Amino acid sequence: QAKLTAKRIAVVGLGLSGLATVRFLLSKGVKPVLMDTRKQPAALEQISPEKVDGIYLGELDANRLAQMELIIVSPGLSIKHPALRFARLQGAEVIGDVELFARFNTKPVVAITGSNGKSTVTMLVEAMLKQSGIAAVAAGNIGLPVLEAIAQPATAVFVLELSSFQLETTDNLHTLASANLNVSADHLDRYTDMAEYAEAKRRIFRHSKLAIYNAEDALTRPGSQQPELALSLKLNQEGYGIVVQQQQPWLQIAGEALLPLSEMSLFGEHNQFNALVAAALTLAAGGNRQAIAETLRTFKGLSHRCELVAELNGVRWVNDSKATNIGATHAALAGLRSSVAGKLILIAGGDAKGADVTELQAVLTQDVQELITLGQDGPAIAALKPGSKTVKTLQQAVRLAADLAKPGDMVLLSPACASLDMFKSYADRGEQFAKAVKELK
Ligand code: UMA
Ligand code: ADP
Repeated sequence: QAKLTAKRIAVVGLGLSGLATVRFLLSKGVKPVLMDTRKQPAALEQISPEKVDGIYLGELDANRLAQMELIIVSPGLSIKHPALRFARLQGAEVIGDVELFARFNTKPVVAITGSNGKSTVTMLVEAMLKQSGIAAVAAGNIGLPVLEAIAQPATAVFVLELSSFQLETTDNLHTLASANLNVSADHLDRYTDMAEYAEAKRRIFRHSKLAIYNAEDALTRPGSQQPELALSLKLNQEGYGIVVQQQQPWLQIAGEALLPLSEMSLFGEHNQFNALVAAALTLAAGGNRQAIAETLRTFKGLSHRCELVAELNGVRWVNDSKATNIGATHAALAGLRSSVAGKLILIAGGDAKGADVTELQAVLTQDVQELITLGQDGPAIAALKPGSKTVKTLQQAVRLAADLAKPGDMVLLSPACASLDMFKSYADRGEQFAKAVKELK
């Protein structure tokens, strides 16, 4: 059993993961110092000040941090923050909650990263393992903090969704298998360039028995020594991919056809790829083929990911609010375009997080007939397509789309941007979209 030898320990960032970290430390008899740059961090009310060694809010105090031996920092804060840099130079160890989890966890782990598809694959693997009779728990970036999940005694396998921010501060996570789905422009407000972002994701393979990556995306390559599995829809040597059987395309897993693509509940090529990755991870964690097939037939997609929220007068309204970067919007358009008889009306825009929005130009020209934009980077996206309209609110966007739409059309909210310039979260944005659509009636 691991021990915490450091005496002076700080938790920086008091959100969901920070709260779980504080509780975990308290359970180990440690009284941490707490800090957050916000005046009103989310978890503040749930922490009793007398149980900890001080709570400091507002700008981080570099000198106080420099007195620490161990600093557990939220993935929401950059480790390049000058106060954290200074503390490191003075000898403090800076880690994240996933690293602390890794040092104490005794259960098998499979882990998933990538710019897009992480949550879908994580939920698929959790469902496939449960269907196989294995008590799997999904945690990490998906929402359940790893240090909250660690306390659940009945868990047989952890399925961890990991962001690049979590991976940056993690060194000792051992996994049965790790997957990196894709690397496309995201979070460039926190990374110097794509190479630095890709390097953070690659850390998922450091202590992995099997490295699963995207054969068509060089930035996902492990570059380490363990056994590898390169996946794409093209059949590979290990027998993963798509094969034709009885004149139909089938998903093939580890050398045997598993089920016809037409029986999969999720649509789009990106989800066929997600299914291959999820199957490989599930097999690595001891799941079985029958459970994998059953899950792929019945899995209900997650909310806010290409979710049909209404069909009104022959117009389909689709909420893809979780498309918070350009790659996700590309995937949504690629997956949906063949199913739209009429026009595709796209609502996009928000905070592009420093991405180069001109990468959207080709799909906006080919796949989108009407473009409505909103948010901070809405005008920059609108400038890519003549005749686009820019509005101030999502409600206005929905009403304008309703005026433009005819039976057979689809209205798709797939912003290619984060929501935080106008909404509490991507979920809030998706819910407001669904509400505005319901109010049209
Ligand atoms: N913040 C400050 N000052 C601080 C700490 C945080 O201003 O001192 C701000 C930052 O803008 C930050 C935001 O608060 O982005 C949230 O930080 P937090 O510490 O309150 O976050 P948590 O509630 O602990 O949530 C974190 C993950 N958030 C981030 O990585 C930004 C959650 O991922 C994760 O579900 C949760 O831990 C449990 O593990 C969310 C996310 O948006 C879903 N992830 C990004 C993404 O998917 O793109 C990476
Ligand atoms: P993440 O957790 O990485 O944000 P999600 O599973 O929540 O990923 O999906 C987010 C969006 O990314 C979805 O709306 C979907 O359109 C798109 N997407 C899902 N899987 C993939 C994939 N394998 N490649 C590209 N885009 C994808």
